[in-house]
Amino acid sequence: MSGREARLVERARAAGIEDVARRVVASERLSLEDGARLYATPDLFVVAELANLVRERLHGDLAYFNVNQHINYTNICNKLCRFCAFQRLPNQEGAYCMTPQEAAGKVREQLDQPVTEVHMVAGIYPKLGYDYYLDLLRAVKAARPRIHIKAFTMVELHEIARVAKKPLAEVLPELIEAGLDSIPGGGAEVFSERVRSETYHLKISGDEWLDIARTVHEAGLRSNCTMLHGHIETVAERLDHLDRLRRLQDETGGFQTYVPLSFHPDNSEMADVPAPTALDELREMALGRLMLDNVPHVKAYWILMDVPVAQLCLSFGADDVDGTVVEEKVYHEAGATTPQEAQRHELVQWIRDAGRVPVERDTLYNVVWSGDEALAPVGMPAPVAT
Ligand code: V47
Repeated sequence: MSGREARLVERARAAGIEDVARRVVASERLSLEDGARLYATPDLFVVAELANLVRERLHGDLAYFNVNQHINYTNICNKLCRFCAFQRLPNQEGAYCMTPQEAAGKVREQLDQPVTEVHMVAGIYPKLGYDYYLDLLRAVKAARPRIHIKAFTMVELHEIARVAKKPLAEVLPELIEAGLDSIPGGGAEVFSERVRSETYHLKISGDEWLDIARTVHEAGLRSNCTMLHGHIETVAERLDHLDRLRRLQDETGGFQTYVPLSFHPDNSEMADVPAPTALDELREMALGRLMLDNVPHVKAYWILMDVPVAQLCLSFGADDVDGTVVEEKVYHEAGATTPQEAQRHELVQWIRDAGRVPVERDTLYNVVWSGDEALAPVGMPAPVAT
């Protein structure tokens, strides 16, 4: 055990979690009971240091970002999730659905920017046929052939297979052929049936989300995974969610990145539920890093927390801050106060100011540009992907 690790174990002893700290230092898997004690201990900074130890073993001082663009192709949705402020009914004011060409137009607007990823997710609009989804992928790929398309949550994939009238395993190769490259992590919420029945009962169940993720990974696609925290779920339900992600990851290895999503209540049917605090967000980040010992990356999605909190997260287990985003709607409809987009140089500066070394990655964590002076000169421009 290094001196730093021994001092950490000593501090953990004072916080009553010495045995948990010893397991982290020994790279042993934490139990759900260990997780419950990490949620309960008042010494958040010991939890942070444990998560930071794991983070630095995996990634050293590096912190990843990407130059990406979000496109939410429709806000029309039939799932009526009570936490969501983004959804609209078809005839409701503000409802929209982009044609594939309109979505491609959004991509063309950014051709002068070094965007490497389009992150494309939306509501579930049952009027959209299978061809719409294929045309959407083809149109975006045609607008920018080298772009990586990370699109369609497990919930959307469930809908696409429904309208295609085919099993998802048969649909995925066709989506890949049309341009799909990987799958984002959204739509998982909290797997608890209790929470689902009270809050998003029309959405696929936790078991279905996990089955779809398994099929996605078996098709050779990488995905991310998420947990929506800070609403009506209990600590035990959060730990069960993390454990189910961890068990699927043991099977498939297909999750690249875990993204904790803190609940934003504004303009939703749950506006009376208080939003999680920055301290809640920091603890959740650390717990994600510590429990998901088999997921390589943990992301502090800067859009949903204040930028300083995202910076702090880089010392609470996170090694990624997401990207430039360009046009964020889901969290800004729900009261997010961050800007809707960031410039590449701002992400680099935020990471440097947090004491980390910025690395621009593509969606699959290939290095596009490194701020590590040993590897690349500071300020070296990123290549433009077209
Ligand atoms: O699926 C919706 C959640 C998700 C609210 O994979 C809300 O890299 C909090 O999944 N308060 C979309 N959460 C965002 C998402 C995501 C974001 C960034 C990166 C990645 C990735 C994925 O946001 C939804 C839902 O789970 N959500 N409304 C709300 N009011």
